[in-house]
Amino acid sequence: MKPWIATLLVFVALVSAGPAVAAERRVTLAVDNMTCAACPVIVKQALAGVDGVRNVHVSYEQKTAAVTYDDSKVTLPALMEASAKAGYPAQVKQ
Ligand SMILES: [Cu+2]
Repeated sequence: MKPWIATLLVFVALVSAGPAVAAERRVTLAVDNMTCAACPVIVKQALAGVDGVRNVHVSYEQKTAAVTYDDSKVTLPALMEASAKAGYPAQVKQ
């Protein structure tokens, strides 16, 4: 095999492995301390500002935040920490 072909194959393998490893996950968090209509906006901003978070939907009525995220960039504890830092401790909703 010619060296440039080997280099090309390695490159193709690396490029194609990227998206395959990254997995989109969705989690629903039970969020504490949401007491008024402005709270869900703050929670949404706190979660949406985390790198790797793709989508956030906060329900004031249900006190939940549904988060879609890339698990190769952000972890579940990091999401909960971001919400807690904004003043809204969050747990994974069972
Ligand atoms: Cu509020």
